[in-house]
Amino acid sequence: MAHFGHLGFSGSDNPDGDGVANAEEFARGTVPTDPASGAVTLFVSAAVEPGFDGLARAWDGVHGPMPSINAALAASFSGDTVHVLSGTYPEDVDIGAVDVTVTGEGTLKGTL
Ligand SMILES: [Ca+2]
Repeated sequence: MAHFGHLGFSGSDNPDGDGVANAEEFARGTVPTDPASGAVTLFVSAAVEPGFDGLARAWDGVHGPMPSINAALAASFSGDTVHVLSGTYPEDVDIGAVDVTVTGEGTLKGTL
């Protein structure tokens, strides 16, 4: 209601065409009628158990980092950034066909 003024759209609709459905935009706190606002940075921290939704680099009481690079990639949409905090990630990462930017901190000691 806050963004559309009526209930003509469902959670699976994507009226701004940014590739992120309304329900996901609601969860992310982005604007579902602004195609420039759908992409987010998803943070990954090996130090956090359990993992959270990736929308903050440290747990803030609502959002926190994801536990693995693959979890963040699975939750990402085209245009997102996955930011990997310093740590050891014993996983095989397949970025696949999604247009996601992966950034990191510390020294990369593996291959993506
Ligand atoms: Ca959208």
